[in-house]
Amino acid sequence: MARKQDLPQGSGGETQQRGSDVLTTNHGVPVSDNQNSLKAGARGPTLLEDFVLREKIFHFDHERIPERIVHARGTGAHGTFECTEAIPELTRASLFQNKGAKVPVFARFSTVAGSKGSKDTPRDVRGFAVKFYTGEGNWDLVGNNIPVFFIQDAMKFPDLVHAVKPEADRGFPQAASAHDTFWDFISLMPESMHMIMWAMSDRTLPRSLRMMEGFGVHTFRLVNAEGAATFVKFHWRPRLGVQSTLWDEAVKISGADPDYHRRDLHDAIKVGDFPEWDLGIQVFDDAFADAQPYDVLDATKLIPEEDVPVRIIGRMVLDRWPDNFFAETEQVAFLPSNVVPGIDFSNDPLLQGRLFSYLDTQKSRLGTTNFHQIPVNTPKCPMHNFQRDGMMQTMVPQGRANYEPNSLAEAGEDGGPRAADQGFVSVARFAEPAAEKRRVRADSFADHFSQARMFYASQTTVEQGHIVAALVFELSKVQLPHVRARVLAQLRNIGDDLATRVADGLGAKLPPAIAPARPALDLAASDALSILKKKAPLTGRCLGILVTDGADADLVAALQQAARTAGATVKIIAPKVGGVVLADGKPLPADEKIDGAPSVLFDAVALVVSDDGAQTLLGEKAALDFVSDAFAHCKAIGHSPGAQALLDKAGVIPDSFVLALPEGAKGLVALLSSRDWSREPKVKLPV
Ligand code: HDE
Repeated sequence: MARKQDLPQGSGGETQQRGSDVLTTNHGVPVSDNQNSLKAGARGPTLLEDFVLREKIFHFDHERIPERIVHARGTGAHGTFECTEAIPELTRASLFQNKGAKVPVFARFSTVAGSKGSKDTPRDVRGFAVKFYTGEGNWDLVGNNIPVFFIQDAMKFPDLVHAVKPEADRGFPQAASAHDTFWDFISLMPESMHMIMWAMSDRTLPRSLRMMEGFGVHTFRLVNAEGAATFVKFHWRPRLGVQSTLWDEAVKISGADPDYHRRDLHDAIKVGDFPEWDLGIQVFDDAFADAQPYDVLDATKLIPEEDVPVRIIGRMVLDRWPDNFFAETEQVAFLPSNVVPGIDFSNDPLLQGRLFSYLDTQKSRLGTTNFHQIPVNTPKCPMHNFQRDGMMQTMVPQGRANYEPNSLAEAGEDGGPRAADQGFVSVARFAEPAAEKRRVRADSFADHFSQARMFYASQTTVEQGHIVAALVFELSKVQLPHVRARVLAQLRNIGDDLATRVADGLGAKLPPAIAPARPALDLAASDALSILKKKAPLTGRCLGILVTDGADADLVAALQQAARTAGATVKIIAPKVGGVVLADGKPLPADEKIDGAPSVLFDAVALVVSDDGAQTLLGEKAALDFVSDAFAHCKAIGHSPGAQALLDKAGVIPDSFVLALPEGAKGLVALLSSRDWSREPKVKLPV
C-alpha cells in the first residue's frame, strides 16, 4: 500500500483527498484493479496499452542489483556510538572530543566468500563494517572479525577472491574454501599463513554475530588539533564475550537454519537484548613501530596486546532493526576512504588499494555516482559542494553557483560553499621522502611465519586440535596431491608438530619444508589470541528445553527462571509445535517442533520428559539426534528422571556435564557458556 508521503506532491487538495490507502502507479495514477491485466475480451489477448501491468512487471524485472563481489551475504542494524573516554590529545575527530557524546551508526556483518543467498555458517572470515554518522561527515571503519589479512598488497586481492570463489569451470563449491583453487593459491602465497591459522581456528565459526570481536586490521593514524599524528589500530570487543561453535555444529546449523546469524541478530534486537561492543585503540609512535620485528604497515601482522594494551574509548549499541532490508542493508555503501578530520590513513599497501576499490564498486552495484543520496549512505551533517547532475540525481540545487571560484555573492546571489580551515588535512609526512617509484615489496614484509607460529602457540590444546582438524578437513577436499603437499611444506615453517599432525590426518608423508624468505622467530605467546582463555559470560546464551506431555511443570518453570536470571533465553521444543500438556494439566506452547530445532541451535539442553513421553521419543530419530549431538558437542545436558531411557539409547556417558534435574537446574544454567572438552576424544578420532 502506498504511504501518504510516497504520493506525488501535487499542487493542491486532490492528493490529500485521495487519502493514503489508494494504490497508485509510480506516477501517482490511481489503480482500479490489481488482480487482472487489461484484455481484449475475457479470454482475449493482453493489450500493450496496459501501462499498469507493464510498469509493475518492468519494476519487478529490475528489482535485483548486482550483489557485492565479496561480503555479499550480510545483515545489519542501526545503533549508537558513545564516546566513553575523550581523546582530544590524540585526535581532533569530533566524535572523540567529549565523554558521553553520541553519534548514530549503521553496522553490517557479512561472510566473505558466499553469494547473497548462501548460508550463514560457512567456515569464513566475517566482515565487521561500521558507518559512524559524525558531525563532520561519515567515518566508515570497514573491518573483519580477524585482525590480520591473507595478503599484503592490493595487487593480489582479485587473485585471492577468484581462488576462493566457486571454481571458474564448474560453479562450485559455494561459500567454501575447501577446494583446489583456494589452497593452490594459498600454498603459493606464504604471506597468507598467519591468516590461515586464524581462518582454520574457531574464529571463523562464530556462535553469534553478537559474540565476535572486530578489527580495523590496518594501521591508521589519529591526528590532533595541532596536527600531531600517532599510529592506531582499532578493536571492537563484544560485551557478550567471544564465542564459537564447533565445525560439526556449523555444518548442521546450516541445514537447520541457513539464516542462523541474521535471525539471531534480528531476534535479539526485537526483544530488546541489544548487542554491545566496546571500541578500543592501540596507539603507538614511530619509535615503537621501528623497533618491532614486523612492519606495522603489513596487514598480515598484528600488534600483540601484551606490547600495546587496548585502551577502551567508546561503546556501540545496536538497537534498531532496519525498516527495509534492501533499502538499508543491501544498499549501504561502506568506503574505507570515508575518514573524518582527525583520522587518516597509513601507507599500508592493502589499505591504499581499498581506498580506490570501494568507491569504484559502488558505481557498479548502485548504478550511479549519487549513491550517497540513498538515505542509509547520506551524512547526517550538512553537505554542500559543486558536484552536480548524474544518474538518479534526487537533490534539486538552487541558483547558478555550480563552479568555484565565483563572485555571484557580490550580485546578491548564493555563491555556494567554500573550503574552510577546519577541513580535512592529510598528514603531510612521507615515510620515504626520497623513495623511487617502483613495483616493490618492502624487505620488512618478508617474515611470513613468526606470527603464524605465535598464534598457534597461544592456543589451548583443544583449540590447537581444532586448527589441525580444520586443516585436515579442508585439505582432504583438495584433489590435487601436489597442492596438499605444498601446504604441508609451508606448515612446517610454522611448526613441525603442526605439520606432522596434519600430514597424519591426511595419511600423507611430510614433505621437506619450503625455505622461508626469512626464518620464523619464536615470539612470546599471547593469551589474547585464544578464545578459550577469555571470559565467557552467560548472557545471550540459549537453553533448549525438550518437553513432552506430562512433563514436570515446576521444573520447566525453575529452568526458565534460572535462565532468565542469568540473562539467557529459553526455547521450548516439543513433539508438536502446538505444545504439550504438563503434569499439572496446564498447556505449554512450544517454540519449535523437535525436527525443526536440533540441539545445535542451543548452548545447553534440558530433557524434561515424562516416562511415557520418553518412550514415545525413543521412536523419533530427531529426538535421539538432539541428545547424542548435545553430548558429542560437549554441551551440558540436564535431564528429568524420565529421560534416562533416552540418554541410554543416545549413547550418553555420564560425566560432570550430565546433570540430574531438578537438583541440577541452576548448575545446568551455569554451564551455558562452557563445554566439557574431555568428551571430544570419546566422540572423535584423534587428529
Ligand atoms: Fe574489502 N571489499 N577489499 N576488505 N570488504 C568489499 O566493497 C577490497 C579487505 C571488507 O558490509 C567490496 O562495497 C579490496 C580487507 C568488508 O558492505 C569491494 C581489498 C578487509 C566488506 C572490496 C579488500 C575488508 C568489504 C565489495 C584489498 C578487512 C563488506 C562490495 C585491497 C579490513 C562491507 C563493496 C559491507 C567489501 C574490495 C580487502 C573488509 C569489492 C580491493 C583487508 C567488511 O570493494
